[in-house]
Amino acid sequence: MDIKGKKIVVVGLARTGAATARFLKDRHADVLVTDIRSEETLCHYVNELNGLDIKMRLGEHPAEIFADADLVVVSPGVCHDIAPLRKARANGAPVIGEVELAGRFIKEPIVAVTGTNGKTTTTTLIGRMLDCSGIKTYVGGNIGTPLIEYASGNKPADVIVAEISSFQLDTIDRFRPHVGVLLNITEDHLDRYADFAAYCSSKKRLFENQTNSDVAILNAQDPCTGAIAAEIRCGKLFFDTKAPAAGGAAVNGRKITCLVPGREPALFDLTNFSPEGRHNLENAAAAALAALSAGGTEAGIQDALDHFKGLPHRLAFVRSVNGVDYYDDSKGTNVDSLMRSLESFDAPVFLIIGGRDKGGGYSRLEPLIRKRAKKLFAIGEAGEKIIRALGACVDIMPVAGIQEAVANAHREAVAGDVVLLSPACSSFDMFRDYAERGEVFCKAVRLIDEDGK
Ligand code: UMA
Repeated sequence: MDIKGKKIVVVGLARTGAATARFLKDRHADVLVTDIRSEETLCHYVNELNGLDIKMRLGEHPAEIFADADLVVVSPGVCHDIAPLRKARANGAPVIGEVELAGRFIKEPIVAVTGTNGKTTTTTLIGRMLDCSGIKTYVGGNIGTPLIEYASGNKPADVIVAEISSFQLDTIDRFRPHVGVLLNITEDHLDRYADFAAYCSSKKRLFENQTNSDVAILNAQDPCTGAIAAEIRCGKLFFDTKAPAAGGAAVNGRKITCLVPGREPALFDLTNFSPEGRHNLENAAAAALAALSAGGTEAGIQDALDHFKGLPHRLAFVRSVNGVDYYDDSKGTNVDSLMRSLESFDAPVFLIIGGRDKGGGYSRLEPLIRKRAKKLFAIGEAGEKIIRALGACVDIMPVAGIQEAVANAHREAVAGDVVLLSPACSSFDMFRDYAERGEVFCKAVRLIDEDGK
């Protein structure tokens, strides 16, 4: 791709925009970055690009900067359909995302993981499985490190493992993963998509450029997968299938049987695999198929499974106080994720729920809440909507924040109960991100006085 001397507008100045601008400037493009936030708010990134001869238009996206652009590169947090981008397209400028740009410069095979839930866990696991197999691996994308940083070429790897969000898929064109993994699709991000069908269409794009030599890995139990699978041209492997006869992975208790064409059948033991919940066994099965498809060894994959302790803020055990177990699932940012977490407990649950609503429906939770929840503590902007949806089936107490929820749960819970933070909402109404929300919860739990109620 020819970049030298080209007028390129980068839209969004956070992690992705800053890394993209640096990458383009290194290749001698004429770079202009624009962001709707002010210079003051963005000072961290502005300082990072200081002295690199990169132009900036902050606080707005003025129409004139798109008028003569040769290319526009968009951050995932910027909706691909905003008016300035529509205008740029009308003027003839290609509008692509950072993942598309990175994909054009990455020569190594890419294993790309998408899905509503489990992306980060599965991406991390695949990276560890390949590492343990002696394959030099770079892990990036939506997990936190923009893929364009790899394209800068400082740390060469044999295989790239990329977590890819629907936002990133909205702005691909030729991006083609050698192995594409779709974990599941359930309602999420309906504040950004017109409807659920539009969100599914976005996820489906992971496979649109794959050819015969590539592999698609899909969830046999997911209701949305069937229609997508029918349209995929390359070899398909299903995980969580009952019969992996034609290729795939079956989960039986704590064992996974994998059949990948061209490889010996493989059996993995999950006795030492610590993450809780049925959904994590699915993630492990998908990861094993992806790692086998990318050249991972059986011994390396088993080693990674044996030593994987799970990731912070994903159904992570925090502490037991007087027989009450506290779990941090702050990354549970949608209804489906909360359902999977609740299903992991047989004990009665005091649930802390709420935050910024993402447009999904909470009434789907009713049967599970009736079965598993003792009481709900509702926080944040979505509190009232949650009370309207679930107030008739469970005792719900609105609280000002996480500390108040933890204090009340501690007062009311008895030995054998579980206190779970799994908000089913994003964190942006009260916190920087889900990690900060999880830290606040963990701190409140650590401060509980065992002797006081
Ligand atoms: N902005 C505009 N114009 C707009 C809208 C936004 O200028 O119309 C600006 C914002 O003011 C902001 C920037 O664009 O400064 C948005 O940047 P960004 O949100 O893309 O932030 P990054 O730091 O680049 O983070 C992005 C991903 N963020 C999102 O998808 C929202 C990160 O995923 C990802 O880790 C990172 O790139 C590296 O690839 C986060 C996420 O929440 C974790 N992802 C969603 C999820 O997992 O559910 C999809």
